[in-house]
Amino acid sequence: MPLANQFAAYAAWRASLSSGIREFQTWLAENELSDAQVDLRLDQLLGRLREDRLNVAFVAEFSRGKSELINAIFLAGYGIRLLPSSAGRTTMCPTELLYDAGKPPGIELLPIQTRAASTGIAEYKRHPEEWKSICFDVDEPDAIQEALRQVSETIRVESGEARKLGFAVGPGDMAFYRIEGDGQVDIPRWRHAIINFPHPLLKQGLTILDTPGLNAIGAEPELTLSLLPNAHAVLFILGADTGVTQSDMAIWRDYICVGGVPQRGRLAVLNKIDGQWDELKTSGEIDAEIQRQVDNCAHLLNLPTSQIYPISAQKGLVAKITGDAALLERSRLERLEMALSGELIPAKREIICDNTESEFDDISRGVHGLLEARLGGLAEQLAELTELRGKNKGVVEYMMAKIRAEKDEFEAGLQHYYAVRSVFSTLSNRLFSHLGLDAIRQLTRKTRAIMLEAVFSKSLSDAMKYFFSRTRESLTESNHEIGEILAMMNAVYKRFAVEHGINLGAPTVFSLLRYEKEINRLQQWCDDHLNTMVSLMTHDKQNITQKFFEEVALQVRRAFEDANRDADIWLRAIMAPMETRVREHQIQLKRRLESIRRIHQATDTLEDRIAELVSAEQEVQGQIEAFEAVVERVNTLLLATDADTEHLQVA
Ligand SMILES: Nc1nc2c(ncn2[C@@H]2O[C@H](COP(=O)(O)OP(=O)(O)OP(=O)(O)O)[C@@H](O)[C@H]2O)c(=O)[nH]1
Ligand SMILES: [Mg+2]
Repeated sequence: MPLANQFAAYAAWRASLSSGIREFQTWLAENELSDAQVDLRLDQLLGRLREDRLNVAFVAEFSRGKSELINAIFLAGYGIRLLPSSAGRTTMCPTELLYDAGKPPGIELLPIQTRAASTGIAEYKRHPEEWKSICFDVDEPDAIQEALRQVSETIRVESGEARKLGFAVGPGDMAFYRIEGDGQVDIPRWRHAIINFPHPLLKQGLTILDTPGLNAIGAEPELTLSLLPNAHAVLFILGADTGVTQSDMAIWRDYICVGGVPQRGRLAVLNKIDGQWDELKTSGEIDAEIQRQVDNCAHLLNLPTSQIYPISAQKGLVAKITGDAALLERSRLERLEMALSGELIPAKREIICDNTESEFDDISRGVHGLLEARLGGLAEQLAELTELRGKNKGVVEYMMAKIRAEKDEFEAGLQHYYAVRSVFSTLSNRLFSHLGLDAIRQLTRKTRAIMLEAVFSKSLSDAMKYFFSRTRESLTESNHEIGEILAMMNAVYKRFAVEHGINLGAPTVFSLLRYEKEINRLQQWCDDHLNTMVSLMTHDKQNITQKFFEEVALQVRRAFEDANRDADIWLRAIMAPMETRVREHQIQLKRRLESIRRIHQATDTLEDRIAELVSAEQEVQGQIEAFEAVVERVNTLLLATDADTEHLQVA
């Protein structure tokens, strides 16, 4: 299936999953089985599904054909070459293509001068006024093309200024940024570009990242720290005209195959195979020549040959625009598209399923427990009343006293429950005092101050070490608190089962392991980059280190924000079912007492009451069946294979 269709099927699957969950939510509300907590958790689940994005990045040395490949795979439908692609350096700044319905279609550009401040792109994204924005009409491809030309713009600045902005300036042809006769240097005009337009795939949550060659990636920590590692697929592109050069290898090693292990979703492409289409050669000879190049790439990148995709982006684009099927076939573009969707979509679905499944399961188990408890309560009442058949008033009084005693006992037991709630909130507060964002902000401020005063690079790296060790301590302490909360809740759940027959199962476990891993990754990144910087950059070391630190600190803060959110959800998830069930139990006891009382006072006849209970029992039974059907629909979608959902693409 071509990429566009696969993607549409995936988007449709996600939409059905959302609507299944919404149906579940509505059903709960209609049946009065929902409460604020459950509703909130379902809203969060739906929010995550909606915001979910798929990121694809294109990384390579300049002029390997990244932009042309994006045009060919994603943008051929516009009938022209949308992204600028030309000989020499073309894309001068990292460019994201996405769709944000909250903004008009257009391009937003962050001036290169913002690099002087130690503020990352992520932070600038929160300040739209810092960006220049150009709107365009989406029905006019020429206008879009014209606006997108901005990504190639350069400006001429003094060499000192270029250096200050982090460009490796030098004399002569070998330098990336060459000092001209007048002592000036041409540098990119923009630091980052965001293109917003309602392309069908972008609308469904795809984000495409086009990067410039020339170590532009290394200059923006956010790219290497978060955009590339978080990309679901990264396409690394080589040119058949240039072969594998030293700088290609450096990019591969530093940004894609980090640590020598290729991750999932990393694809290597050998572009420009049309250079081999020599009319004087047979197609067999041409294929053999291409294969020889593929083998060579595979050898150098240490990948199986099947993982190198030889293509011609340019001919692929032309073929799609002119509708030339034979040329498209020859460009071998579709095989790459297939591999891309094969890597991308199943992996992404797995992540979504993992995240949704456990949360949904937890919520639905809670509701199921509640329904079962209701049913159990009715059965108990029914048994009680049936036993009263043919009995005298004395027995009814005895039964009433028994239920009253049970109710009193339960209410006395509630003291314990209130005590638990208060301990629980103390423990939660303790957890957030370690995990809270205030602590991280303070630590960042303190570390920044130390770094500003640092004279030696050793003091710089000591400050960062301190930062990470404190961060890790916070997580360790938080984990300890989580352990305490879990142990307490375990005991409470057990006690509730024994004393009141309220079976809550086991409380959901929670761990901060993934955040510990994230911190380790960030520290590793810092160590690696600090070392290279200390050895490479003689000038302005402190300033640059500082800038990198800002980025890392920002990522750490994000990890803590996420950890906070997860901890909050978890705390609700373990406390809420108990609250619901206690309330339910109280209501049931009240009802039982009330119904016996009415019989005692002869307001109701026993048989009427029994009949009422039987019909109530049937109603709950019906609810359980309906509930199971709604849950089943969501579960079927969660367990569906790609093949199961192919038909969904109609949506
Ligand atoms: N013959 C041939 N030329 C191609 C192919 N793909 C791209 N090119 C050419 O290679 C040049 C560079 O292509 P771009 O798409 O600008 O390359 P890039 O990797 O985006 O380069 P930067 O933006 O500078 O980093 C352009 O002149 C393209 O026309 C191809 O498949 N075959
Ligand atoms: Mg480009």
